[in-house]
Amino acid sequence: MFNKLFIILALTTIIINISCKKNPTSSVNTEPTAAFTIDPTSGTTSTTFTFDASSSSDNEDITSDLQVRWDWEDNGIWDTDYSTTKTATHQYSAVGTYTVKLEVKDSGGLTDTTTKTVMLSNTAPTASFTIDPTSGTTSTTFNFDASGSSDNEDATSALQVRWDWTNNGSYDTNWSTDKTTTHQYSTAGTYTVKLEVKDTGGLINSTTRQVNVSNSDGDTGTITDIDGNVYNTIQIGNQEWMSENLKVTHYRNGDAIPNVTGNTEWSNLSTGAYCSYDNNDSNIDTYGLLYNWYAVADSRKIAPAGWHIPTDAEWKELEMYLGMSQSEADDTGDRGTDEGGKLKEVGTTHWQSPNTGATNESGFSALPGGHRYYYGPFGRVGYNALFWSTTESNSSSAWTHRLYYSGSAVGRYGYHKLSGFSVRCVRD
Ligand SMILES: [Ca+2]
Ligand SMILES: [Ca+2]
Ligand SMILES: [Ca+2]
Ligand SMILES: [Ca+2]
Repeated sequence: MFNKLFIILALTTIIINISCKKNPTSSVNTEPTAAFTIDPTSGTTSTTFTFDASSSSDNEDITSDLQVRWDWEDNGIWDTDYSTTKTATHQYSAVGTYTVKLEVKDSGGLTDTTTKTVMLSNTAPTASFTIDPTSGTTSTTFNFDASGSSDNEDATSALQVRWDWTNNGSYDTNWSTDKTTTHQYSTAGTYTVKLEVKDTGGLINSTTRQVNVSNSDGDTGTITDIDGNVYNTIQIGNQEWMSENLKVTHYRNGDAIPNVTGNTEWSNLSTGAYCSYDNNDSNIDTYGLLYNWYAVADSRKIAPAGWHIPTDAEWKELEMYLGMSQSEADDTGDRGTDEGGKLKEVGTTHWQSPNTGATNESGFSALPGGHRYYYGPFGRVGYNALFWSTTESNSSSAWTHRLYYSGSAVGRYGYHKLSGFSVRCVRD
């Protein structure tokens, strides 16, 4: 009896002791504390933001047992389910400032929320365009297409573009969302084209490309030499030629080219010199000057800047454009059929009759300026047009191309370097 009573008493004491020790702490759950970081805190629509709630805490639960969920723009609609994973990533599709909301829940169901802001700024568009074709002539309509331009925030169709055809700092079109346009250049040259692209936020980007424009056949122009003489020019195939004979009296650096009149002095030269036909300056306006080959080959250059005296091959290119075959062009003596006629001025104002086959179809307008023999005398004005090339035919001679009053072929002859001949220049 005593034993039974003692056991009951002892058990009761143990139970009371256990409940008295446990009750004060386990009965009150407290809510967690929500906290998070954003990395980075600002960016663009290309930025992937990382959100980390692992600094959240709770008095009763360890952090890893806490659940979190996110509302990326605090619009009251949770964008993730509850998860014990504390990190999440998000990318925004539009520029702006967003409030991000985090909710944390402990194992007892208590929650806490907190917010932070993240800023997305606009980025500049990327300008890009194509030119079709990338080279052409003054007759070519060039197509420009900026539809390869892009922007992170805007659709390409919303981007505005404008064009500067010569990159001279002055835009030649108004802003437009139309990405394609056309342009034609009225003069030959290499042009830098600039495209500027603007997004709806006003940010701008630009890029450039080059377009090569050459003259189209028959285009005319002018070129001025260092003395101020102005020459007409003519496009023939891919070459632009002077359509008048050179009459410059200075090298490109300003050094005078000696005017040598005496026959003995002329025949003893080993450097550049010029003269007028018959030493009569009234011939200069029509026929230009006669130069020896040393003037033609001088490194100080007698051609205007951007131009040069043609090589033998460049003369052949002209002749082949007008109809000669390569083998004819490579031959010596009189070659071809009517190519010389296409180069000669028509009529008998300057050429002696019959001026055979002269059509001047090319616009080259060759005149019979005659020549000076290497030993000094003049001859054949009205009968011959003789033009230098820079190409030597042997150590004492160079290739010349000759037109003749009684034929329509073109002669190719190696003549003494001390001869005085006409000079035509071709654009570099
Ligand atoms: Ca808690
Ligand atoms: Ca939301
Ligand atoms: Ca943008
Ligand atoms: Ca412009």
